[in-house]
Amino acid sequence: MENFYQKLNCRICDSKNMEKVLDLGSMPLANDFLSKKSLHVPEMVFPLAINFCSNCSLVQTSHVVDGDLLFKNYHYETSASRPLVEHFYSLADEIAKDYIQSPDNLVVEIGSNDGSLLSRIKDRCRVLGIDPGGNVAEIAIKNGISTITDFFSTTLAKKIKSEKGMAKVVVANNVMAHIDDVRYVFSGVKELLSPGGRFIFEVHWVGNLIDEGGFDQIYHEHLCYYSLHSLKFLLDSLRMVINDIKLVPIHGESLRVFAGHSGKSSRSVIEFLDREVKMGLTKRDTYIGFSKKVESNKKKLVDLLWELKKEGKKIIGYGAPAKGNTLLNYFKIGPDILDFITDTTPAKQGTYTPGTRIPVVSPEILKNELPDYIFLLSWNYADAILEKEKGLREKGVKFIIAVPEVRVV
Ligand code: JHZ
Repeated sequence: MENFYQKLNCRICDSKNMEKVLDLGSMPLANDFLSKKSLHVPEMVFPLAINFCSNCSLVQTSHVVDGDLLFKNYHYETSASRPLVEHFYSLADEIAKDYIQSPDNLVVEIGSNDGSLLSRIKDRCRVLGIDPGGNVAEIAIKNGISTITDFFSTTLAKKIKSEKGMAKVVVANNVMAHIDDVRYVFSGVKELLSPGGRFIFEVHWVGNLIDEGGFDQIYHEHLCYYSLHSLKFLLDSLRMVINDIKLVPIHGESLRVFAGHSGKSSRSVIEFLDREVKMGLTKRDTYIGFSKKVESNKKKLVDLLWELKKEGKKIIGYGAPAKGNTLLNYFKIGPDILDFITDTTPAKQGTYTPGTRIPVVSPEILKNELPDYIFLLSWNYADAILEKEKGLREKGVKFIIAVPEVRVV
């Protein structure tokens, strides 16, 4: 592989029955924030298009970018988003209550980032994080979370098993979408999981993606956009069982899946599969309909922003999430519209957004410099952010939110 390659077969079922349903053209990497020094260097761009597999229903990217380029130096830190940390703490508490029976039990987290989730249970049981992002793994290690800086694989699973024993719980949140060879990685989890153990993972639900129009969740890091149908196909083929699921309100809506070696599927699983059929998630045309919605939202948002600019309004961005870079690049929203973007992640402050090159700064700036409008790129935390920033709204600043519909509040 040079820096990327084209995927011709489905990641789950290996079928060639894949059809393109959305094409976003060529894009830079969504988490590749630029330093001032690198602004003169031409950025790498990669094709970003979405295929639908009519055999197992997996929605997936057509091209794969080298994982080292994507993840080795990772700008995303879980702890920068308070609502996400609280979400993970509540899952950790649930794990401790329902699954941890002795301090000797092992909980392994794939994609453990800065260790936020494991930090909550590290005093109750043995914990081990795995993350290829050297910079974020370093934060976890500093905070006392034993972490392996690597990609998870079946080989690594065998090594952990021989050194530490099998895991009572394997957790993997917002990471199963990042994997190209999904069968190999899920097999690794099967290898590591103890006979009565639970594999608990969260993935952004493709039903939310198409229903709410949050197309910006599409970027090179996200290779798979899962429905429960596609996940069931995958786990069935590995002789694992989806025992239960929950739809959780994070990143729009995510599926929290509880899987194991055996047992039955709950009523929620059966009912959810039925809901997906009714929504058309197993049909190609549903995704074509979604791509039309993206275009109409684009027009509404860009027209609004330019209208405000013509009126001389000052607009800034709030939050520099990876997804924001898909939206900014595809909608061609640059520094001519947004003066700057604030973000709570220390590693993003002082950088520029990939492709559009808008300066990213600390939210502290808002103490001295008030815009007329704030475009909320981190729309998934809208409720928490509107509450946190009610002082700004009292001073007359308005928020523009683009998902699920363009609105000003
Ligand atoms: P957030 C991440 O995507 C990356 P992103 C990853 N690839 C993935 O799979 C998805 O999550 C699911 C900032 N912020 O969580 C912090 C504020 O500035 O929506 C973050 O930079 N102020 C693993 O990057 C960004 O917004 C605030 O008050 O799209 C949010 O990023 C809050 C709450 C956040 O994920």
